[in-house]
Amino acid sequence: MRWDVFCAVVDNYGDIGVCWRLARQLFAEHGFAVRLWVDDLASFARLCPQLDPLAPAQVLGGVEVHRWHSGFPAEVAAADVVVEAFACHLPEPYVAAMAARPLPPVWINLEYLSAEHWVEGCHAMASPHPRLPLLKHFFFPGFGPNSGGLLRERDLIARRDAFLDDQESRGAFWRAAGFAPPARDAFVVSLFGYPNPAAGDLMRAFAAGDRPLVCALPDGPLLRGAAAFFGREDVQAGEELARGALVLRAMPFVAQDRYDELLWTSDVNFVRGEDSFVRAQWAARPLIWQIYPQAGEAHWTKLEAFHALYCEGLDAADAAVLGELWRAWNRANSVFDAWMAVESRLPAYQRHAESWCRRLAGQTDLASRLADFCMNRLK
Ligand code: TRH
Repeated sequence: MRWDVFCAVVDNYGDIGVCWRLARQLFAEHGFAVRLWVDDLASFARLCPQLDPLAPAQVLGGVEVHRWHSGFPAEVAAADVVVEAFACHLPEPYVAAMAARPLPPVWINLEYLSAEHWVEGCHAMASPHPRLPLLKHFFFPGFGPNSGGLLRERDLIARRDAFLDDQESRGAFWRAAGFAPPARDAFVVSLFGYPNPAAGDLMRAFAAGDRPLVCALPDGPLLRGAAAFFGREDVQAGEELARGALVLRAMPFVAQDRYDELLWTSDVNFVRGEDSFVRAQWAARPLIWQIYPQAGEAHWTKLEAFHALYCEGLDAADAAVLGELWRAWNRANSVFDAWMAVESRLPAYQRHAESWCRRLAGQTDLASRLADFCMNRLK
């Protein structure tokens, strides 16, 4: 069965991060022939350094990667399944090719992830094309059995556990990033986020703790914001800055698979957007989520919906304290007290992160649900 996945990079890395993960999994675990059409290969290359951003077509991880640009070739035949990620508009000649097939393809719009209640009601709904004999299905990722599920490779949890059991692999991760492995007694926090005026305040809280804290902050605008706390205008990847209990490590932006290792090896993960947010849940560590800000403040409802769902089974006071830090970090308010309060309750958050991860891992993953959904429609 042939699949085409179309990805328009709106900004940052989440759109391509999700599409690349899905495309690889559809090939590797389900045996489909997958073409991935991407309009921004430069962003893609940051996640996947083997990619040649100038090549119009190349094969990576078993997936045919094509540069998608205006003037889409009319001769490209439509696949059996067409995935339009995050409502990106398919090229007109391609839509015409879809309609020209004797049996129309299964057309999927892969939506953004949300924990809101309405998601399960809208998942898998169909909408006919206004002119052509085509039907588009809305596929909503989600946390429950009646949604589209979450991306998770078959061997992910086993790979995570093997990595954590192997001191050599953990050391190799840090050395490849340009650092020595952190001292045994150091507490490690990974900090991936959007530019945030509260970054300095978070550094202040980290520096004020009573045990050594290594903060691994990937290269990007947030790193430059945090540098100001050390009286620096800029920091280069590979540099280390220290103050009080805090050592800030300016991490290089690593390949997508290596980023999982950073999440696994850290004690707490600050994540953002969609893909790093999901990966942090598979890491089974306490997480602080900076949500992608949306027009009209719509993201607050999504943040609260996830907080409510995630905290089921967590003590109410612990849930409230965690929520305060999430809100403060997203509002760019002072986070000093909120971090201190969370830090004093970390064992409870760690236990909860493990049980949350187990609960999610007991469900079928997104690629398998999507494959089943499409196969059933093609029968
Ligand atoms: O980059 P993000 O903010 O992405 C997005 C986009 O902004 C998108 O438009 C928006 O709609 C969506 O979020 C919700 O955050 P995200 O989703 O976490 O994607 C980051 C990707 O980058 C993820 O696949 C992990 C990867 N990554 C690496 O590969 N190496 C790294 O060093 C780091 C820090 C991240």
